[in-house]
Amino acid sequence: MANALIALGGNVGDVRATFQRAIPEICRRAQATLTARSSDYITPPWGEEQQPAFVNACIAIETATAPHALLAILHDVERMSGRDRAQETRWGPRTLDLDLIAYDDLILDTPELTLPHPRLFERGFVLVPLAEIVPERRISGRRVDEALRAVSRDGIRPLPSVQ
Ligand code: A4P
Ligand code: MG
Repeated sequence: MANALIALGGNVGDVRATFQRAIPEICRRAQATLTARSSDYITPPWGEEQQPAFVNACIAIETATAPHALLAILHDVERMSGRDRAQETRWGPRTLDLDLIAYDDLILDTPELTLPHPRLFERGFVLVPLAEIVPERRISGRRVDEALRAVSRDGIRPLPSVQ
């Protein structure tokens, strides 16, 4: 079994409801066990700033599904949530974005999949929810909670639990 960390994000539609449907669907398709789920956070848009605020979260799963197969499942779940990559711009608005942040300690650099996720350490919207669930986890030799100290958390706020 591998431990995979997945970041969720979106800023179109009822994003929190999208997350609540997407998480069990990822687990069902990947035959995975959900081991941790962060709070949902409201986050200022990064990259392209002229767009609505995002909601972001992170999950940890245990799965035997291989990394490329897991990425294909994440893309299927994005599509199921109404995402149409043909209609969007880089870093622009989207219903659901699922990024594979890490898969055990695997290092991979293929056209479809880079592990760990290459922009992970630049992004408060990934590191804040990740530090909530796996603060001591090392990715590329860096502890998640220490990596978080190096980025801005301005405007990133946890949302009240939906349960
Ligand atoms: N890909 C390669 N490695 C990975 C990986 N580890 N996980 C490839 C997921 N995908 C990976 O993905 C483009 C391609 O990257 C995929 O086809 C996959 O094969 P994408 O999701 O369309 O990426 P993108 O949007 O063009 O770029 P990037 O850098 O992944 O950005 P994001 O994070 O997806 O950008 N602001 C806030 N506050 N919160 C957000 O969630 N998200 C974005 C979207 C912009 N600003 C944001 C947020
Ligand atoms: Mg992405």
